[in-house]
Amino acid sequence: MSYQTILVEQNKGVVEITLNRPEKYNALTSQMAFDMMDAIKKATRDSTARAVLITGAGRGFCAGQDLSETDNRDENYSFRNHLLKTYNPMAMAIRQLEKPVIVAVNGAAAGAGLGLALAGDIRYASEKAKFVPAFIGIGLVPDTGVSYWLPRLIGPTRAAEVLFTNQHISASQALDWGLVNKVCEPDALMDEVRALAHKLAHSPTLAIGVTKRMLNHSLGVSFADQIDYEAYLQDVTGRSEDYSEGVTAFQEKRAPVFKGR
Ligand code: T3D
Repeated sequence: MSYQTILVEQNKGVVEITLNRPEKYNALTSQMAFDMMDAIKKATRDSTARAVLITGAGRGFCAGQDLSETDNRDENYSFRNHLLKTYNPMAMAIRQLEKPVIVAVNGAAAGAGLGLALAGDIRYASEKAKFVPAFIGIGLVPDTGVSYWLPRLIGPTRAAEVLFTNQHISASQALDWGLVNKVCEPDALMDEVRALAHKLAHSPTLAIGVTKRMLNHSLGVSFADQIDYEAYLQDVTGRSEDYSEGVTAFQEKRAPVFKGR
């Protein structure tokens, strides 16, 4: 399947999605959001797709809304409707995909592009990456989940300063603050991310997907609700082939072969 704004390749269980508008720092258009949603939908349905990797072509990761496409908007343009049709469902599709999503932040992640990066489960950043709110810089408020994730990841006090002042967060600062899992040399980024993606794609991916569902659930509930939910979901993974294989392999003192079911 070929798309207008992204490249999608699948290799040994890993779906690699590359935002592909490098001349615009991979700035987002409605078409890019639709392409992303289609690719995520296909990854959801394809049982051979067991991990997803998202990165950007060229120097930028994603500069957020393409500001060169805003000229033809008239006074009836609805920012809300635009977000409800494009970046909101794109971010939601990533959160609801019950497969690990790793983001390789190769360069600037700004505005809704920051929201896209934060929607993933694990982030590795190039030393050249930067994390830029951008919204306040053009007189907007955060969207695409940025006001949800930033206070949770870096704390509400830092999030307020970052968002109010449009602070550009360097890769090393992002690591210190827990915004990314790892910072890599630019030339090593894709090798490191692909190694992680392949490792995850050969792990018990059913249990990883259910863990993701559990982590999503934990963000809005009490401790009592969460441990109840854990017990409920253990009944799902406890009946999986991977669980039988994991226990058998342990007893036979061999490496398990997980199939994600
Ligand atoms: O409906 C709605 O519109 C609401 C939705 C809102 C969602 C949003 O995402 S709002 C936020 C929109 N994004 C921005 O405001 C970011 C603007 N860009 C920047 O702040 C900086 O460019 C970056 C921090 C992303 C990167 O800085 P730097 O110094 O590394 O690169 P640069 O030189 O500024 O940009 C490189 C090129 O990318 C440049 O093109 P050129 O001059 O080489 O031909 C620049 O124009 C282009 N570019 C960067 N951001 C965008 C962009 N082109 C179109 N749209 C962009 N957002």
